[in-house]
Amino acid sequence: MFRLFETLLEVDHEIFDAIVADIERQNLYLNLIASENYTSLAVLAALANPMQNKYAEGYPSRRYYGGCDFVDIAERLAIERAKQLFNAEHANVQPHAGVQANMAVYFACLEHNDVILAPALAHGGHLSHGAPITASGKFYRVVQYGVNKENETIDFDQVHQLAREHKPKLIICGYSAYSRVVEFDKFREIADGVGALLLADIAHIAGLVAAGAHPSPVPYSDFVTTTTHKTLRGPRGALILCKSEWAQAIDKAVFPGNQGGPFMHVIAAKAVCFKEAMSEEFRQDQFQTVANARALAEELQRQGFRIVSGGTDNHLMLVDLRPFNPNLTGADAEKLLQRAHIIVNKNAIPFDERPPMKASGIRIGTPACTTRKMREDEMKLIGRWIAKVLRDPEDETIEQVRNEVVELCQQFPVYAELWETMKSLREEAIVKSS
Ligand code: DSN
Repeated sequence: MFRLFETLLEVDHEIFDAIVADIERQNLYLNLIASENYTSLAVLAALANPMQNKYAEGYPSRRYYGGCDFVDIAERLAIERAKQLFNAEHANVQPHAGVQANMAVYFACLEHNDVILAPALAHGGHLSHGAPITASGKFYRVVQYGVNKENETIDFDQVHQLAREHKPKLIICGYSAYSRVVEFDKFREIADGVGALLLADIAHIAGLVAAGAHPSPVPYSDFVTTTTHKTLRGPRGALILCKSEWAQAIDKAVFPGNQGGPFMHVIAAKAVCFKEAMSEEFRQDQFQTVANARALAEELQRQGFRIVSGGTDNHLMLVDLRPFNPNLTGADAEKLLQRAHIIVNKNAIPFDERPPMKASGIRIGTPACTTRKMREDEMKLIGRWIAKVLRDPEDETIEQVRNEVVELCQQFPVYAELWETMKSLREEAIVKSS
């Protein structure tokens, strides 16, 4: 694999340098973005493979092009492993991204202007769950539910009432910024009561589900969608699982409905990811991700922050900054923390009075730090550093925290050998050319 980078350096040193710089960034910053992770070298190697050259519209043994024998092997492995990992009846491994996976489900089971009951973006949902500015919001009539004000968990009374009132054809559950267990069984009950189909979008929690660290939606849902690069730690892409009765409709909705040629190198990498996700190490990492999130949330609470809903059951938490400092916006907190090499994202909290680009909260996740093998002790340190920077955002404090963050990051390196090799290759090239 390292030889590939040697070739890249020979051809394009500007891109080579940008990649080295980003590996350095990934090493020397604490990545607390809840939707990011560090994939394995095996996945990266599969992504860099010549199957990327192959056009393979269709499905294994039913392609529109010749020469698909070996990409068929990769896709069959990916499909079988995905089914095994999640105990699902059917898997489609071709969606390029989460939005495409959700759109394919809509194409498979809805007509234009059908009603969807979906989580509101401002309460933890995703753009592709029918936000007005997206295709899903333009093609379908979307009714939105949220969390209740008292305990900031899903308001099942509201879901029930909206379902009875609007008779949706599809109900969506699954979130981008929700820290509590999703009760798929309750959604199924509500869906059954009004004859609706159920889609669980588990993009964020798929790794937890695969490992048994979160209940599985598969027994309760007609469709399950997920990306493959968040807690699942695979290549950038997505996956659809469904009951056998929907298999044909889903496959048709992905291709030719929504996509052309599948990315066969990414599908090979998805197969690797699913294999890794069946390992004991992956299972332990997912439980540790949850334990780390809990430890970090507790430390932040000790430091005076309010955690939305009072805590976390999964890999992320939403931090309400207002009790800590009513004048501090999520946008400002994100910028200050980045100066200390701590990466989070601003995030609206439920019932936020600030606009989304300012927001009153930040979203924090532990998947990436856990992949680096950080544990509860490191989470406590991180919680204290976040509080220190946001309490006293002076240059001196930020610099002090940044030095400590960098020191910690150096104890938990990522892609260490690759980074060292690439740096040496670059130095050698500079020496040769001088
Ligand atoms: N952008 C992803 C996230 O950060 O949650 C969702 O697609």
